[in-house]
Amino acid sequence: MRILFLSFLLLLISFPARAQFSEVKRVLQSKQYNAHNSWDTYLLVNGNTKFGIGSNGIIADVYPYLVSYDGVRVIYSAGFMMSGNTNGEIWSNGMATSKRIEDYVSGTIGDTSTAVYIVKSSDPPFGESWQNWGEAVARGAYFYDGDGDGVYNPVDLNGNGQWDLNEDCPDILGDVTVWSVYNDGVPSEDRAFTDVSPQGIEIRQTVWTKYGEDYNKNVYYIRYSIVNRGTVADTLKDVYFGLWADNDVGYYLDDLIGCSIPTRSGYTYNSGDDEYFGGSAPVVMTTLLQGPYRYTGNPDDEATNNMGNILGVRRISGAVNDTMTSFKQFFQPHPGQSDPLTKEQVRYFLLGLNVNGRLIDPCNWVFGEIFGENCSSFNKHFIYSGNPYDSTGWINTFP
Ligand SMILES: [Ca+2]
Ligand SMILES: [Ca+2]
Ligand SMILES: [Ca+2]
Ligand SMILES: [Ca+2]
Repeated sequence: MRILFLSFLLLLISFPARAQFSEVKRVLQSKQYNAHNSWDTYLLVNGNTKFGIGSNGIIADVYPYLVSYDGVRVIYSAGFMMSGNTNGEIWSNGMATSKRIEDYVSGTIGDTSTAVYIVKSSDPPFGESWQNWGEAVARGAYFYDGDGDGVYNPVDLNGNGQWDLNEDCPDILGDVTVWSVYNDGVPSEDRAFTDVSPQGIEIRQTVWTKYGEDYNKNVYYIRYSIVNRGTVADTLKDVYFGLWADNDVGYYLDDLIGCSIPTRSGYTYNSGDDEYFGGSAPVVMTTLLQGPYRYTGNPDDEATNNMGNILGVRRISGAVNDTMTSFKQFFQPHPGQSDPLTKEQVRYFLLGLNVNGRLIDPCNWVFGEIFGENCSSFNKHFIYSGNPYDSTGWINTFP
């Protein structure tokens, strides 16, 4: 079984976050941004796959790009949904274009210019891409401060043409690293949920891919650094963040989905042969590799924040990394699991509930079946947590 990492019908992996189409293709502007070869979209290529990303948090549904495997579309659109509580009032927002939810704009709060910043492992040290990274740093990107002066100044101090440990360098995470920042600045009247206003949230997004080893093939990583800029409230409470995806494995009406609780993954696969891929359709999988940290008050706990090979692993004592808390399927015609039409329904979904705020009943769910176990024994926050490979547990059986 070939596995394509990342992330249907719809699939939503949720976890708590710290404050810190329908048929019509959406068309994003794809214009050259500035003299430094920055654009507002970028296409990563690795193995059999192409992976289109936008500077504003949209994956795949990004003109002129998409996400494909052997030239066939496998992700229609992907992004995220988020919900929290500010001063006692629920808010929900996200980037989920096939649900017509688009609440984020490129840039920081107050500087909504549009750009993606790209640095490659093959770029010459201290060259153009390393210098351009300074613009990303000015907008919140990480960097390695080799000379320890607190400023990003990538200079070849000893003139040897190579990067040395006491010299600054960009936050290079893969063979190609793509950075952008966006914020929830879309005004209320232009939103799917007009009763939600901007919350002062900035998301610093890093997408990267690595080459060389087989296990890196077709794998793409996304890091969301979610920041409360404090323009609305000092604390955004009870925030949940969900990785949202509308995957289409080739022909879109014969796809099934599932989740794996131990590996914190959601995935989409084909029911039998696919019209385009035949009997060798890929699986599209999204895995939560590292959740945000949450303080517990227990000094024995320790959370980790893996910042990559250059910046290293940060350890936070008295905290734990949050993990996947639910997995959801939703689709238009269904009364309980339909598309979210209100901010409350988005929040319900992020909590693993249906549109009425109730848990799904695996014993009365016609789109799946349970093999070899009692239907009442399942965690109802994780739909289709069984194993379709050997047909055990709770499995999606109706495409
Ligand atoms: Ca789909
Ligand atoms: Ca420095
Ligand atoms: Ca040097
Ligand atoms: Ca299919």
